[in-house]
Amino acid sequence: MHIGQVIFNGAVNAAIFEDGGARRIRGLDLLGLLKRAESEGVALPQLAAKLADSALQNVQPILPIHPPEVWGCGCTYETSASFRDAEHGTREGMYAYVYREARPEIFFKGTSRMCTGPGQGIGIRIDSKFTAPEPELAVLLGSRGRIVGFTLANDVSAWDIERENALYLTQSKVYNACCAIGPVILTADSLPDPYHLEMTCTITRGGAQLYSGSVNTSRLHRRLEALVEFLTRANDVPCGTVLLTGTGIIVTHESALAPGDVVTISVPEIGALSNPAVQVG
Ligand code: DO4
Ligand code: MG
Repeated sequence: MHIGQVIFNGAVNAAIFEDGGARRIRGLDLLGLLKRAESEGVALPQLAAKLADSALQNVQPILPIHPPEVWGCGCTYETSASFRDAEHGTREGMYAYVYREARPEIFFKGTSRMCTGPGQGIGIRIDSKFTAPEPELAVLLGSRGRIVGFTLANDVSAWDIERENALYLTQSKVYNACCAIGPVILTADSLPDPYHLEMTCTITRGGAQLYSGSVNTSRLHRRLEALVEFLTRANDVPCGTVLLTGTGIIVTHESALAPGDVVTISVPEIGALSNPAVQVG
C-alpha cells in the first residue's frame, strides 16, 4: 500500500494513494494513524483500509509524515566513503573506517521542522558554495524501531562545510529545508525485498538535464535492521521516526545546487520525489 498525507479543507489528513487519486482518512494525520494502529494492535495498512473514504480525490501528496525525529546514516555505500576520504584528505581513511567497522555512522538530521515534501523547496545555505543532494532510501519506524514502511529522502548537505572540518558536520547537515521526504510511504508488507531497488537521481537547470546518476540498493553495505539496531541502542526514538540509510549516488562538482535547480529522486516501487532548490538565509 502507498500511504501518505494530503491537505483537505486546510487540514492534514492521512491518505491511501491509488491509481487515479487518494482516499482520505478523515481526522487523522499519518503519525496519528500509525499511533492508533499500534494502540489497537492492528497493522497500519489494515487500519488505513478500514478508515479510508471510498471516494478517490484528485489531490497531490504532501510530506508523507511529520516525523518527530529524523536521523541519517553515513558511509553505507562504498562510493560515499571513498569520495569523502578522497575529497577531504582525511587521516587514515576516517570514512573507510566507518564503512568497514560494525558501528555505522548515525547522525541527527532534524525534526519535521527541517522537512519538506514533494514539490517544496530544498535548502541551500547562504554560506555554502557546494550544496549537494544525497538521494537515499528511508525507513519509517514504529515504536521500538519496528520498520513499518519505506520512502525516499534527500539528505541535502553542504559538502563544502563538511569538507572544511569534520566537526562542522552538523552545520552541513542540519538547517532549514535540509531534508526532503516522499512522495509517499510504501508499507513494509508491500516490499519484502528492499535490497534490489533501482534508484535514480536527476538534476535539471532551466529545463535541461545537468546530472543523472543511479544506484541499486544491492550496493548498500548494511542490513536495515542493523542500522535500526544501532540507532535504537540506548536511544528510545519515538514512533514515526524516519531513518535515512545513506547515499550511494555522489553528484559531480559541476552539479553543485543553484537556486531553481530541480532534484528528482525515483524508485519505481515508491515513486518520484521532486524538489526545487532554494536559498535559505
Ligand atoms: O559523514 C558524512 C555523511 C555521510 C552521508 O550522509 C551519507 O553517506 O549519506
Ligand atoms: Mg547522507
